Amino acid sequence: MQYITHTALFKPHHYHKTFMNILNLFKKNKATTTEGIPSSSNSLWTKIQKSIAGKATIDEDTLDTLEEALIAADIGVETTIKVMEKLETHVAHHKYLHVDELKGRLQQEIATLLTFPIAAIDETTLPHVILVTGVNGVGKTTTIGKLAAMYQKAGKKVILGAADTFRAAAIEQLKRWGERTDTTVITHPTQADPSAVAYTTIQQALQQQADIVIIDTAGRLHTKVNLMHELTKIQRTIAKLIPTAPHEVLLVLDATTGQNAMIQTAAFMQATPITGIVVTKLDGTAKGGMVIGIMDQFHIPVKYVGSGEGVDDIHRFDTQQFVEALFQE
Ligand SMILES: Nc1nc2c(ncn2[C@@H]2O[C@H](COP(=O)(O)OP(=O)(O)OP(=O)(O)O)[C@@H](O)[C@H]2O)c(=O)[nH]1
Ligand SMILES: [Mg+2]
Repeated sequence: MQYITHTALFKPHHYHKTFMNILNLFKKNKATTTEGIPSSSNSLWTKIQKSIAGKATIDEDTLDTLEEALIAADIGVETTIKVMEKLETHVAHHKYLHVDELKGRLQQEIATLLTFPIAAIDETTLPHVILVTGVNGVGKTTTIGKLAAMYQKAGKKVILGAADTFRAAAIEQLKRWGERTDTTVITHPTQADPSAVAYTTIQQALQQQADIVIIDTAGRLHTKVNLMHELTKIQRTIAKLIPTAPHEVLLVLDATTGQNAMIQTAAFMQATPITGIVVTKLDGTAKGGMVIGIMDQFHIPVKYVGSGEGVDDIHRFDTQQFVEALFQE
């Protein structure tokens, strides 16, 4: 076991920014921003407008075009059908829907699907344990670094557990984040049992009276049964020391994966009870629509969104802001 505190190097990457409208809304709370002028050319509404161009009203014939636009925006078939049914009822009754009214109705329908209560941390059961899961390369470790910084800034004592023992580089990466955020990182050697790392991390957190524990896990293919079982084992091991833990199981999804995110979510839910979703890389895609389908179909809140590789590029999901961005003109 080691306690590490050394500084990481910053690795800037430049992503093609196609979802500037969403990104900029989430970024507006940041102290400084180097982003350019927001472009609305890719908002969901802009796409819908294109598909219904020249029409002042929506009738039965144009509803199909609208349906296609929603599916193309990665909202998911089932959720699209749900939204469409509401609009169809209206059109059947009134014969048509004004385009202006369509915008308001869609916004309202989508906002309803995205409204979830998010429980606050129970201060009576500290340490609060967060297990972070997801497929390879979605941004788990980076998200943990960002969360560590966020909690640290809020005055919490944070401990990180490097339970991704699959590669030495993964342990090193978390150590660097630990350093950058001045957070203790608990490690075992490469190839050690991930559950053993989780166990030691919780033990240390109890001993050191930490407030927040965040456990990193190896990226795993949701189709590999053994790897998914390993996740269940990590969860059970944590519960041996703190029966109510993990208090949160966050599933990290890469926004650029679009519809595959649904399949991933379903598979991870079989292994562990997912309490919240983190959608990363919203800065690199126009596929933010998947957030709507995930929340609607799985009834799991999107808790955070990641909008870059920097330590501050994480934001609490805000329904109002998200819907505003989707419908920006
Ligand atoms: N643009 C952008 N890049 C991100 C974001 N989050 C993570 N990344 C980058 O995505 C890559 C993978 O991130 P990691 O945090 O290593 O992902 P991981 O899920 O831990 O990966 P494995 O442990 O290998 O499964 C890195 O280059 C990150 O810098 C984000 O919100 N936006
Ligand atoms: Mg990782």
